Amino acid sequence: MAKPPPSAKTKTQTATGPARREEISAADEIVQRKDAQAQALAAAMPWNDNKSLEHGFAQGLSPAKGVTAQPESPLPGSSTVSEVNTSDKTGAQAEEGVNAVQGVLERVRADGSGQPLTTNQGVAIADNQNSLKYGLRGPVLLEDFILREKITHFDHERIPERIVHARGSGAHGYFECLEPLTDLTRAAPFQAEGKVTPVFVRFSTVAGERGSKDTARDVRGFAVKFYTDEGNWDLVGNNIPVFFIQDAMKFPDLVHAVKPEPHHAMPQAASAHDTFWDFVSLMPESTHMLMWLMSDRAIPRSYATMQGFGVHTFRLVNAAGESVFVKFHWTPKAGTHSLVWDEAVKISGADPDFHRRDLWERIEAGAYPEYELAVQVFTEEQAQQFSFDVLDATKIVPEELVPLRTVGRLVLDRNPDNFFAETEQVAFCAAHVVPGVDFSNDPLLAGRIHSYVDTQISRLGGPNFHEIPINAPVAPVHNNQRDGMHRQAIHRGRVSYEPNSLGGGCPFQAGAAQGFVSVPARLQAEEEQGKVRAKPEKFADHYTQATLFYESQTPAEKAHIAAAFRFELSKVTVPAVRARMVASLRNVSEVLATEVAEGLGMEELPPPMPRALSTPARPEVTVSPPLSLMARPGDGSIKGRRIALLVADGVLASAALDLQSALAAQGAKAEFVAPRIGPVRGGDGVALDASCSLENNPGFLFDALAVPDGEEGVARLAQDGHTMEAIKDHYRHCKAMLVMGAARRLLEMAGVSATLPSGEPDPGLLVADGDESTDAFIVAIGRHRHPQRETDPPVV
Ligand code: HDE
Repeated sequence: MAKPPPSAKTKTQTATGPARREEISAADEIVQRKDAQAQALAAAMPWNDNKSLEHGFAQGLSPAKGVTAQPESPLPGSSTVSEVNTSDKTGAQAEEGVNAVQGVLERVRADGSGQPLTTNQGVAIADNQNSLKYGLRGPVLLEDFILREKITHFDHERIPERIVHARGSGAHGYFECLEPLTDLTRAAPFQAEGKVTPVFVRFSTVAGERGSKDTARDVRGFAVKFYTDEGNWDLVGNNIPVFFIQDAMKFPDLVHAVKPEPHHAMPQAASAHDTFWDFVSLMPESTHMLMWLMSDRAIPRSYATMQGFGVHTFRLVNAAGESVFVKFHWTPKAGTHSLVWDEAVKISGADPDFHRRDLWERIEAGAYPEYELAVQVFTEEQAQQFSFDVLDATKIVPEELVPLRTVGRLVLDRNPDNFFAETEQVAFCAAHVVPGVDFSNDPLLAGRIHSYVDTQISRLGGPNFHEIPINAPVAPVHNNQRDGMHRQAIHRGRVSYEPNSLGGGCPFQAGAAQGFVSVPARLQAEEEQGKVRAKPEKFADHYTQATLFYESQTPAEKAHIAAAFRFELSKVTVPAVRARMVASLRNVSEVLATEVAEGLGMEELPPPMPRALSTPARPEVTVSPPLSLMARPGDGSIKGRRIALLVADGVLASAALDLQSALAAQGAKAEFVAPRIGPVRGGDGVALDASCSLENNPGFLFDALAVPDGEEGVARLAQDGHTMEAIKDHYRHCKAMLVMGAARRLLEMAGVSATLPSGEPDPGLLVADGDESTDAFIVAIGRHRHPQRETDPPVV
């Protein structure tokens, strides 16, 4: 093949220089200018001024800012002088100091409305119905790149699910600082009253797989990604303030024990099985966590009605480098409300997406979930006086010891555009902290600092997961990390190391004034400073706070804890494991242990489990009322609640419509539920439209139930067995009910008494003749539940 003649363009752009002076073009001059400026930039740094500052403890606490030199123009930092030649693809030259990979999600939000279908290469697709065949009845051709691209992409649509917390739902929102904390921390979100920081939050269960039910008895993840202007801060917490274990070394064991058993992969999303109870009964440090897990905290009504906790002790660090210990608490404005077990079990069948749907619908309806952020702040000296160790994640700091200080609020006001791109691909990491927040020496936290990045690398396919839009910070990202799978950023220039003089020293080391500096946190006692695999003494107190939790519950909550232990342990097939657990519970409360043993048909209590610490320190408090779910009833509002208005042809439809508008005016979603969906003809000549049927939306999916008056309609409802089930479930689950006029007959048919077992009137069960009881009904719904009517076993 003949060699093509060199084009004029190729000749004049030769960087090594042309043979004859007159051939020097404008482009050559740029190359020479770039070279000269690069040389001047390098020469401006005759040596590394900072080298002598890298040594010694004091320097380590206050690293110097990197040395930089100003280039004469952007030229020496460019990769190529040809960057001046722009196109529709390359766009203009890079804006100095800007990394286009970070920033608002708008730049990647795709909208196909009004657009033709294309391949991933942007080629318009003429026919999306048929593969390419040789003749109408002939074979499909390998040449069909459109079919192959579509199917290949489909084949790879799934990514590995999270090892734990696989099942989750997320939302965007914002954090607003209510009280500046500048005296305690330099963390960006807390620097000024009213300062707003964007966030993405993901709630999750722990044990179940990605498609598992939402209402399993489980811990809920409460992970918040703050996109601060000084980088991303992830507060990856749970809805329970303590954890099962004290050291990361035991995490894989814990997770293997609670996950479906490996031989038959059962049970899904449940701790009620042999391996879990075998493990935890041999790990008495998990007892405190078990008390919370067996309480109604583990079956929240909604993500909007549960607390969140940072769990570990962290540090806040101010601009002077002074640090204090801190515990983080999220408290829902709507109050802490949970399901009851029978309800949770039924919901998991009728609507496995119960919490996901609830979160989505609240946000779509403008009933934005809102939480207050409070901190418990204490010094290292205070911590040393506590009867427990603040580095032990199985312990709380009681509010009586260190009160909560509210510093901000979190509002979730926007659903994601795309579940996979945002909620599935979001990558939280306990190691993502910003200047002003630091770690304590909690050994569980240390393991987490390692684990999260590691797991994202396999889950999201490489080290560049921080460039996935949902994970990218809004703060600038500049460093010398390069390449790797799926790299998005196109780095300009030839410098990818530091120190450098060819890039004017940039990106430069930020130094103590701007950059992250770890708190030295030196251990006090010298003998503690050798390498050792052991725990501090106070970690051995496994029961004091389990007892504190139990004794701080209301009678109804205590009864639920006993019932939960009974249920879970009744699913354990090995009597020795049941006995071991009851033996452990004797160290928490003899009453609880006895109730559980009776519930399991154990004729004798096993001897108490020997304690690891025979004489634990005296606790500062023995009862802490804020540990009860009832302590935070919320603002009494019924926003976001779902209420069933049972109707059938012949009811007084006008009363039902009035009730619906009164409830809607309070922010609740009241829906007409009839034997079948569609039009309902009221006995008063008014028509309704039932959006739900008793079959597709069974009663237990609602927070409250009302049945309007109207003989004919009530007679129709009475013929449908689902009506009785709905009434019984509402009664058994202690929810508010309103029956009007003729509908009171349904209560008798369902065997429901209008008085409590004590003989007093039931405040949650309203029997009315007209619409005068609407206000009382709203108050009763706002109380969420009326546990006074509860008995074990249930009478209805
Ligand atoms: Fe996690 N945890 N964890 N964890 N965790 C994960 O990270 C881990 C722990 C928590 O919505 C994983 O991205 C270790 C405590 C939440 O995406 C993994 C230890 C607390 C989420 C991991 C713990 C949590 C995770 C799995 C013991 C409460 C979901 C997928 C040392 C403070 C975040 C992933 C989301 C997720 C490791 C203990 C909370 C494997 C090793 C304690 C809310 O990295």
